[in-house]
Amino acid sequence: MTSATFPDGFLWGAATAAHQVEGGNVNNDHWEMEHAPHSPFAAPSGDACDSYHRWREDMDLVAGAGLDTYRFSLEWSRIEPEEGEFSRAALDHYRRMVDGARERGLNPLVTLVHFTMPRWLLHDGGWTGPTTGDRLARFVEFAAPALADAEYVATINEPNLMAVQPVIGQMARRGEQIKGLPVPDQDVAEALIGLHGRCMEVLRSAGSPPAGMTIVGLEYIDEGHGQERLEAARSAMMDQFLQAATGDDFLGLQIYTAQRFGPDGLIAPPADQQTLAHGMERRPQALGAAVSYAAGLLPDVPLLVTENGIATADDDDRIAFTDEALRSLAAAIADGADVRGYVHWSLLDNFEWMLAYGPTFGLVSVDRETFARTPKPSLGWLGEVARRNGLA
Ligand code: IFM
Repeated sequence: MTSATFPDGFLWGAATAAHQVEGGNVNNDHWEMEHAPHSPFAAPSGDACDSYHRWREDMDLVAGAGLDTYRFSLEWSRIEPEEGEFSRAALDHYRRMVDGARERGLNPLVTLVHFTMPRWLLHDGGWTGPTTGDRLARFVEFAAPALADAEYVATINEPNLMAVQPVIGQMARRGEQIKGLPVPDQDVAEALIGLHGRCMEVLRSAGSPPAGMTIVGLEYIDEGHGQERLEAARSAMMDQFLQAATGDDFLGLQIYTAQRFGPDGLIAPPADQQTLAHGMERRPQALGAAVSYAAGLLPDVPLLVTENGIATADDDDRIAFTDEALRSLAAAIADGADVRGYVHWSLLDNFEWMLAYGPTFGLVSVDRETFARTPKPSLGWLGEVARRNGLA
């Protein structure tokens, strides 16, 4: 195996998101969906990892391992619990997190919206509502001063996946087989791209740190006569979002897997491939492939890998997966992709949405009763990679 090195100043980090780790986010749409009759969630988020109180411990783990970047998100429903009623105390919590990261030598990468919205918005328009842009802009205006010392601000997490979710819901209701990610709902995609634009306007006028969105990136593979369907799917899932990122300060890419296409569209991963959470194919080299594709379409916008990882109970396999993924990333950079950092998903074994606490993406395990954190060998391994700024 050849060694792999990364550019000087390359950032190395780990990520979380508010609803997946904080616990007690009783006032957002997901809490409501988790508790609805016949909820598709395997279990409610509950106390999650209690990171609302234990964030210092979390950041100590990141810094102690030798990483230099921590990605976390704001929880809108805490900051604006009722429409137009803002909590300075809640915003101060996140301001303390930004300061706490800096005190530990960590670059804070803060996401404004990571999937969740306040309940009041769920019941009055949701992401596609006619006044959601104005409401989001007002929230961002309130929150922006607390993020002045962040290294990067991400607007909306995975808008392309958010636009796929309603399609998956419809397919599930019709009892259709879901073989991979279907094409996003175009109205939702356009609404979310518009919301990203509103966030960027407010952030820019607030003099924010570099800002951009984070999208799901995939490797697209033609299994034979699948090129036409592949291109249509990739255009809807990636190209339109890459175009929307033109002129942004950065684009975050979150890459886990590949999608395979034949003449009839998506085909399920080969049986001999291990499939991961959500039926994803284990495909570490998707990281380099998707980064190269994005860099080709968006050569003037710096890229950050804001998520990459694997849900596995076998931590040796997490290391093997990440090693191979990073080698493919180093090759993409050597080929000319302007990538400024790598942030692993996830710091903690946390709440994996509908799959609840089943899949474990973490570099650190969390006792579900005591919340005690136990670093896995992969955390130390990634810290070593960061210190070396490369792979041996
Ligand atoms: O847990 C999620 C995260 O919230 C968004 N990106 C993918 C991760 C793993 O499924």
